[in-house]
Amino acid sequence: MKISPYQPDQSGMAYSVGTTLDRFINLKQNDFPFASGELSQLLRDIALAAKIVNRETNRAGLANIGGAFGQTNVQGEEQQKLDVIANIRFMRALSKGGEVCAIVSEEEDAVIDLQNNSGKYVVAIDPLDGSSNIDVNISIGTIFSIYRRKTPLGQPIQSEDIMQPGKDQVAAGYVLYGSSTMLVYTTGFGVNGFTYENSLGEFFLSHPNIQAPKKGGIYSINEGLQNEWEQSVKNYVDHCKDQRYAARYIGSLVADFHRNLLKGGIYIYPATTKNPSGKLRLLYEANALAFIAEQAGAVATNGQKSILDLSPNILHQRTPLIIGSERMVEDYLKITKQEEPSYPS
Ligand code: FBP
Repeated sequence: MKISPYQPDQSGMAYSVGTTLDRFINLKQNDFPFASGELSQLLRDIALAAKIVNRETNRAGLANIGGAFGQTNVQGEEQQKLDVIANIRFMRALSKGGEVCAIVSEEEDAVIDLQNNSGKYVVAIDPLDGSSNIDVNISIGTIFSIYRRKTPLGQPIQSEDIMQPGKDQVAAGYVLYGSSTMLVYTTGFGVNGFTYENSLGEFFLSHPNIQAPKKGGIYSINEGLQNEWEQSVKNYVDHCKDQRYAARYIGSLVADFHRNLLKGGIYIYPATTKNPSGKLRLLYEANALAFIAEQAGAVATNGQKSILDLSPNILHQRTPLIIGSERMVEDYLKITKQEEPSYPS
């Protein structure tokens, strides 16, 4: 009887491409000797909600869940039906698990206190990012940040549990509902991407240890708002054109960020005359992507400071966001401060 020893993949990594998300979370939990498993379960809860939202987005056109919901959210934005559905799905998943004491959501005016004082974690979430693209079948996403509460377990939540700077995140990630659906996240030990296999209902590791190229050839900004920019931003965009960078702007932050993270590029949503503090929200858009960017060797700034060092004052606080390949963000900062870029045109 011929016996041939199994040849596992030669990567030598404890986990390799094709590892399920569940198995990966278990393996990674071993990195934390005192882990209680709650963060792992929270990540699983988020992945489950993402699978449900993925199903809803895939069949939106058939299930009459496209279009406006008929209400506006605290940002004054018209809520799309899928915004509301995604918000409900994530709220349910986050409240069921028992690990979470409070939620901050783009679709909720106030902090959602889950009345669960034994919950260790606070989650800030943009349930559906890129709402303007929902009805036209363009990639959209979900963005989430996870913090450990500051106040002792057992006590009611306080504002200090919510108003935490990005550098205090214990985990962050996004889901991209695109040509394929991906979940990309970090717990502060690198960035890994998982692709959803619809037929098996599983996320599988497809992009281990993502590293952003230090320099890229793509710039992403809504040039339709050029008349609302400061001259320094116009100077940087002119520099991009001099460098013959490719202009790519989907109008879904998660999709633009993901492309630039993998290929190398810079995404810019600056202050504008309409939004002097920028458009994007610090707690549930900028902080998560900044944590991922920095874990992948990229950079995120508001033009003055690292996004992760910003202290939130209000719940739906906005911030300018300049995020992407290190050398490109460096040049953005130099040019907007009227200094010579590292590789002049
Ligand atoms: P929401 O859809 O979650 O409100 O996100 C904001 C957003 O749609 C980002 O995804 C995108 O990058 C940006 O706004 C697009 O803004 P604009 O249409 O002004 O360029």
